[in-house]
Amino acid sequence: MNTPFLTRRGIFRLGLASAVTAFFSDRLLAQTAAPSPAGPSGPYVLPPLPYPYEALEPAIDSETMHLHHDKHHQAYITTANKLLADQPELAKLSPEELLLQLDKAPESIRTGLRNNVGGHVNHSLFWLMLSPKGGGEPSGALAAAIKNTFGSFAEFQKQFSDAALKRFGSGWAWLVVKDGKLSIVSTPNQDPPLLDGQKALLGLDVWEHAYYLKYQNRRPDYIAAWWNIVNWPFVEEQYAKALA
Ligand code: MN3
Repeated sequence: MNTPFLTRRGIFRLGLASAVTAFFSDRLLAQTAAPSPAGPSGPYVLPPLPYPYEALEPAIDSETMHLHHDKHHQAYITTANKLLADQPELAKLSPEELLLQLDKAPESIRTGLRNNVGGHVNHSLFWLMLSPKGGGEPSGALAAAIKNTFGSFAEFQKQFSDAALKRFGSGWAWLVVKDGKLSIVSTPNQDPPLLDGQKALLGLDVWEHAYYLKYQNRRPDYIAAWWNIVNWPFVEEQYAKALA
């Protein structure tokens, strides 16, 4: 097979001018496609999704998962790594430890670290909180605690959905545990519950980037569909760890 632009016959067929144009536009494309000036490669790296991009359909579509994981989550990591490039001591900490010691960071980068390391921590959990085999209800100790705290699973679901719906602008709804007690909270931006001393058991990302391609402004529909992909066994594990 001839490679169309580089054989003499190919050049004849296309005409020299268009072959030259094609050659240069290929080079231009190659330049645009090259990764932007490589940021630092650590300390954080993007964890791979634990399932294929399309696995959560129809609740969350494949294109949204590509953008959300490969672009948004990656952007939090890239920015955090840049902020930590000349902070070797902070870079040694786990992202959770760093968030709890933000006062050790220079003031000029504190907000950036809170947003971007928070974004990394929240999204790393979010992917694990979802499963193509998800949905239904929790069992065991968590099921009992939910019933104890909220009266029933249905009432818990209603209050959680309400928190997600009423979060104004960008943020999250969470089921958290603190001192052995469950509660539903919502946080703005990428603030993780650990900033308030709470352990996140289940979180719902209600930033528009999480749902807008498929649901546009219909956040209630996204929330309703999301319940079908909740990875309850993972949430139960988180609860057991929190109590241990
Ligand atoms: Mn998100």
